[in-house]
Amino acid sequence: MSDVDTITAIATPPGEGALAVVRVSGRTALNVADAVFRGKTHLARARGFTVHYGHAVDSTGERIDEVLATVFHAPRSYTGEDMVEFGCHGGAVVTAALLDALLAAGARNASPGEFTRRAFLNGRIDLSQAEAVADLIAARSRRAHRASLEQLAGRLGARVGGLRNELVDLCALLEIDLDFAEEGLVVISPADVGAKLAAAAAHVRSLASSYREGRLYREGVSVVFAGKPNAGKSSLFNALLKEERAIVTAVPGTTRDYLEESVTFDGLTFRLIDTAGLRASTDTVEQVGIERTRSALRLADIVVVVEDATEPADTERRAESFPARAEGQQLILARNKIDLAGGLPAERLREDPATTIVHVSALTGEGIHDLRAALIKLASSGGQHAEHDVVVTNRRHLDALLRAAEGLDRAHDSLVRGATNDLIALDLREAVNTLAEITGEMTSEDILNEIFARFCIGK
Ligand SMILES: Nc1nc2c(ncn2[C@@H]2O[C@H](COP(=O)(O)OP(=O)(O)OP(=O)(O)O)[C@@H](O)[C@H]2O)c(=O)[nH]1
Ligand SMILES: [Mg+2]
Repeated sequence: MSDVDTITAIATPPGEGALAVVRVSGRTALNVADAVFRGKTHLARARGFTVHYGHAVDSTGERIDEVLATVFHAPRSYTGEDMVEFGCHGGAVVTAALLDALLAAGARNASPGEFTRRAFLNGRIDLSQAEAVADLIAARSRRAHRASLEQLAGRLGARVGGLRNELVDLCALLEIDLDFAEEGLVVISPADVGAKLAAAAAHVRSLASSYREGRLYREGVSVVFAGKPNAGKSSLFNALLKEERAIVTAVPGTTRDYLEESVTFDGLTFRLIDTAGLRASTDTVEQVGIERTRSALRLADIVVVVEDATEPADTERRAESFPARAEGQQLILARNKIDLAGGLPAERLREDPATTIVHVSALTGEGIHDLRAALIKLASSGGQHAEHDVVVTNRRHLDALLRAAEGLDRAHDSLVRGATNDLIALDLREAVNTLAEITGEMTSEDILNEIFARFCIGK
């Protein structure tokens, strides 16, 4: 596979649609396109950003479809190469025939993500932006969409790039200082170096800490309903989904298996998970269900503890429901069935004053709005953290940031131990290179292959 071949692919999803797009990119793209295009002008002579009406024909000259050809000249195209995008009628036969004609004219099939890979290789976008393209396509919620759009605009790349430049400058100062040391001159004091290293490490860690928020945008916020049998977990789950998804009966122990459904509130995706009620059971199926509940509880972003408000608050039982609250996990206590209880006041969870309490009735719908508002509030602010201006959504970026922070810490340690400047600079360079992995200045072929293999063909 060569990066100079002219490539082609159908860029729109398979199936029937009003329109579809087949694109060609590469040094010979305009000539390849001309071989299948019959119109008033030759595309090779057309100006960039112009659209031309005509027909596409196969190698025997037979008409395939009416098309509109959009011409792009290097470097002002998505890939940075000469490109033509054919808009044709959507449909499997038309697009396949057009693709075949372009292949016969000398293009080859593009591999997944190859157009975006070229955009990266030609310096149109950095690697974090290329990855944002995949995220943007995959985004399922408005906030995931916004986070990837910002990454696509290059905000993460710019932030990381700026940080990297500062560290490169510091490296240079350390090396110059080494040269002057023999003459007894000081270019930068150890205290200044220390301050700069600490500030950079803090900056990197603050970027890394946005990942939790980013992950919530990407994967959705997991919300687990837990509590005693018959408290109304399934009823609340259904009420939030606005459909009778889970079976509800008056028999305690109705829900035995883990049930998951996604829903979007205020642009955020929530993965609602209904579970089996927690109680000592001798029933094998229910025991397995309860085990699943416990593991779902460990992984939840938000736990909604459902209590029957007609029963006295049972702090003992509550403690039992959360053997260990995972780090960063949020808690909502939903006092359900207030239609029967007349909204009995709930005492606060003794072991956790930060718990949000809502009074609801799954039956009448009273308070469901408050529950939804509580979910949105906890999810979007993480309870206490402020929203980050740049959000890291990608695992690979997080790993690089954490490694860079460690490198900076090592450099700082060396400094404190009184190491020579060249040793400090060594750790510093490593951190700089790790940051460069994010934007792709220092990324191995293997990693590139892995990243672009996740793209769809035609992107
Ligand atoms: N009056 C009233 N009844 C409710 C309310 N919510 C649930 N119920 C009733 O309580 C019973 C149990 O509801 P479920 O939603 O199945 O409870 P659950 O917590 O999922 O129970 P298990 O799956 O057995 O653990 C059913 O008969 C529901 O109709 C409510 O707000 N008011
Ligand atoms: Mg249930």
